[in-house]
Amino acid sequence: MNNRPQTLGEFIIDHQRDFDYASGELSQLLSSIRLASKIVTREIRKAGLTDILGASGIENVQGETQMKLDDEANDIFLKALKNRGIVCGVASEELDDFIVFDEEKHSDSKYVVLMDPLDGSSNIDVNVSVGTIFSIYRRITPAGQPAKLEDFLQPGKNQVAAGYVVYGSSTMLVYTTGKGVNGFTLEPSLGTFQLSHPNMQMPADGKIYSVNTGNYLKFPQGVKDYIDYCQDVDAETNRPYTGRYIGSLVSDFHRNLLKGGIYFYPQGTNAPKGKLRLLYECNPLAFLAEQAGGIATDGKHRILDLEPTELHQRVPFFVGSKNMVEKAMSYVTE
Ligand code: AHM
Ligand code: MG
Repeated sequence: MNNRPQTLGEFIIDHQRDFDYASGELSQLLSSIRLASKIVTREIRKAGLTDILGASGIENVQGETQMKLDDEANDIFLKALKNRGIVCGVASEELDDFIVFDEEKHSDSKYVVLMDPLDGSSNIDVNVSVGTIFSIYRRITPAGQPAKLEDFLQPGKNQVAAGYVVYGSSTMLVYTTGKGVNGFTLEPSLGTFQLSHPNMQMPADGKIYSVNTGNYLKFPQGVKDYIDYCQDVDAETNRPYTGRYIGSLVSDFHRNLLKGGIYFYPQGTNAPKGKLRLLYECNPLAFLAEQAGGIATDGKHRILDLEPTELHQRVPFFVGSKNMVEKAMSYVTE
């Protein structure tokens, strides 16, 4: 009999004991995320057919227009996380402030979740891949009380799990609990995620650089110099690097994870602190990158060491293959 691929549910149970606090709670939390990502997949797959395309007319806390599907994905994840008594609070890129779950069943909840429910949502109307990013911490205030801001403002190195879902030509869920990175592809007819990418490793080298070169003139000189280097002919292979920028962070990161590459969103005169959010985007992807052998930095410090000061904090972000990020830093930090 042929072995069939392990399902995400089976994998989570099998690896429950790898986790320091092997109580099964984290497994249940991951199951909530798995369920929500299936529902979001269903909504995204019919995006062109229903009334959910286009802007909702509402602005989020950063003054950006939300797409209807942003709201919807946010709602779907919140409900799934609230349904079980594992999570005591959630912070989301789409919400001004964090939400506290304070029903009876949450009285002993030990985890907080930070998420970008639908990243790259400006791509929805043109049928380009989008993603969900999530980051999980144990609360640091005592259980039995409402979650507090300090539970959310923890450095990325405290994450107990993180991952993303990419809604691409197929839906994939990729996550880590600090014991490597594994990727699962949604089998649409069965509705189950199956282990398709075990023990993912980011190649140490690559040829792909991903950056919005439309901002070139606004970047610091070191970043411009590194882009010039990428566009120059490589002396050894006699060919330049290749540029790939989807403008959908999860998709750009996912491609670079598989093929080797660097993604960067630096500070610039248009975005003095960069654009991406430390808590919802950079920390979880940094955790995954490091677990797969890559590097993530703000240009000076390891992303996972940064002490957050506010929920929606932005930081410059350089992430990807080890040798490529090190090369970039040799220009950027000069
Ligand atoms: P969002 O969270 O509002 O979707 O913004 C994040 C997105 C990333 O997915 C993407 O890499 C980046 O913004 C693209 O920004 P730009 O269009 O400035 O290059
Ligand atoms: Mg985002």
